[in-house]
Amino acid sequence: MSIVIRGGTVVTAEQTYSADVYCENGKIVAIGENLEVPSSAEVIDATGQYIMPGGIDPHTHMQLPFMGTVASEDFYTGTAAGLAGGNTSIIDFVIPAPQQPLMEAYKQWREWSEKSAADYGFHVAVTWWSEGVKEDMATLVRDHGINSFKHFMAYKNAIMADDEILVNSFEQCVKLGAMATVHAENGELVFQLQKQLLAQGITGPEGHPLSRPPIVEGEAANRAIQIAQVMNVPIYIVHVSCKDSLDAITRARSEGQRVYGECLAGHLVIDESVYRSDDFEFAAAHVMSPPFRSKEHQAALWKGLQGGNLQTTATDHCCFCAPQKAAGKDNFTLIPNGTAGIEDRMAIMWDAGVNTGKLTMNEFVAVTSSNAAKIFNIYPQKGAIAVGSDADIVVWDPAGTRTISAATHHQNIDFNIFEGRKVTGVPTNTLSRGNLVYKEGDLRAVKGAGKYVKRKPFSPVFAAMAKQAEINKPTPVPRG
Ligand code: DUC
Ligand code: ZN
Ligand code: ZN
Repeated sequence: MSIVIRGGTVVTAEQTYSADVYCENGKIVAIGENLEVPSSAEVIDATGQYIMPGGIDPHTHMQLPFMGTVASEDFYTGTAAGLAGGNTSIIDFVIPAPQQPLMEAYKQWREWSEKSAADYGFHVAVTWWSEGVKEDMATLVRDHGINSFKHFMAYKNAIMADDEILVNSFEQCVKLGAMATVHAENGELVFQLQKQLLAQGITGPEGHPLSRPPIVEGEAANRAIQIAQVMNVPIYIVHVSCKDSLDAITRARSEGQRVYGECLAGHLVIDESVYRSDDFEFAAAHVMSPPFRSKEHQAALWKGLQGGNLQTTATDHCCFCAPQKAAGKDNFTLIPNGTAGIEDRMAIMWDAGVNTGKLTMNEFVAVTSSNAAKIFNIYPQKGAIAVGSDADIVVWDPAGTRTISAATHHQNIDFNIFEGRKVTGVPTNTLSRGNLVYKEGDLRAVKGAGKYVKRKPFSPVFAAMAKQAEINKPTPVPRG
C-alpha cells in the first residue's frame, strides 16, 4: 500500500518546509517537492495544511483495574479515539498488584493490548520489592523492549512505592539503562489529609483537591529528584500539575541533573473550580490525581513548557463513567481517579498553545510527539517526518474547527472534561504505519492493527552514570 501526501507544509520539531511525503509499506520513503510516485499511490491533498509526526501520548491507562473497578476505555476503543485525534502511539502502564511478579503482569497487559488499533509500548510499575522484582526488571529490559519503570509515590495501602522501593528500583534502573519515572505525590500526607477531611464532614468531591494540595506534590517531586541524584539515575516526573513540582525540576535541571517533566493537556486549561460544583456527577467526573489546580499553577506550567523544563504533554487517559464514579457518592476518597483526553490533547495543545502564541508549531510537534520519542528512545522510528521513519503522520488543518463534546467524541466515556470548548486546528488525516486510519471524520481504525513497539535501553550515557553511581557510593574515611 502506498500513499503520497501532496501540497502541504512539513512541520517537524526542527523545521518547516514545503514538500510532498511518500509512504510505502509502512515507512516514509521519500520527501521532496513534486515527487514522482507510482500511479497506484493514493493521493492525500494537504493544500493549506501541515504534515506532522503523529502524536505520541506517553501516559495512558487503557482498561486499568483500579480502585475497585476497571477503566471503561479498552486498548481498541482508546487507541481508535487517539487516531481520530491525530495520535499514532501510546505508552501505557503495566501495573502489577503488590506481590504480583512483574513478568506475570506484563504478560497480562500484553494480552489485553493485542486489540490496539495504534502502536503502543509500556512503562512497568514497581509496586513492591524483592530479588524477583529486580530480576524481572532485567528480563523486561533485556528481552521485552521495556526501558522505563514507574513508581507511584501515592496510593498508600495499594500500589505506593516507599523510599526503600524507590532507592532499590532506581539503582536497578541505572544499571539496566532504564528511565525511572514517578507519580509524585506524598502518599502518607494524602492519606492523613483524607482522614482529617472526612472527620470534619467533608465527604464530597471538593475534598479531593484539599487532600492533595500542591505542596504534597512538590515534596514528593523534590524527594524523588534528590533520591535520583544520589542514585545518579535520570528521572521523568509524570503529570506535573503545579509550580511546586515544576520548581523542583527547574532547580535540578539548572544544576545539570538529568530530569524530565510531563504535563497534561487537562492541567493546562482546566482549573480547580470544577470541584466546587453542586452537581456531584460533574465534580466527580473531574476527580483525577493530581487534581486540577488554580490558574496561577496553570500559567506556571505553560512557562515550564515554553522554557523547556517540561518536555512532553500527555493525558493520563483513564476513563470511568458516571456509575463508576458514583462509588464515591458519600466519600470522595472512593471516587475512581481518572479523566479522559486522548482524542483532544493535540487539538487542545494547538488551540491553547499555538493559536495563542505560547508555542511555535515546531514546539507543538516537540511537546506532542518528538520529545516523548527521544526521551523514551524510539526516535526517529517514531516522532519524526524523515525517510526511514514509520509513516505515523497527522495532516493538520489549522483553520478547521470542532466543538468538543461527549456526544460526538469516540472515547468510551460518558463525559468530556473539555465539553463545549471550540478548538481551531484539527486533524484531517491520520496515517498509522502508512495506513489511512482517519479521514475527515471517517474513523477507519482496525482492531489489532497496532504493534507493540520495543524500546532499547539507554547507552552509553547510562553506562557512564551507572559507573559514576558506583564511584559516588560513600567510602569510610579512615580514623585518626
Ligand atoms: N491518576 C489518575 O487520576 N488515574 C490513574 C492513576 C493516577 O495516577
Ligand atoms: Zn499518576
Ligand atoms: Zn497515570
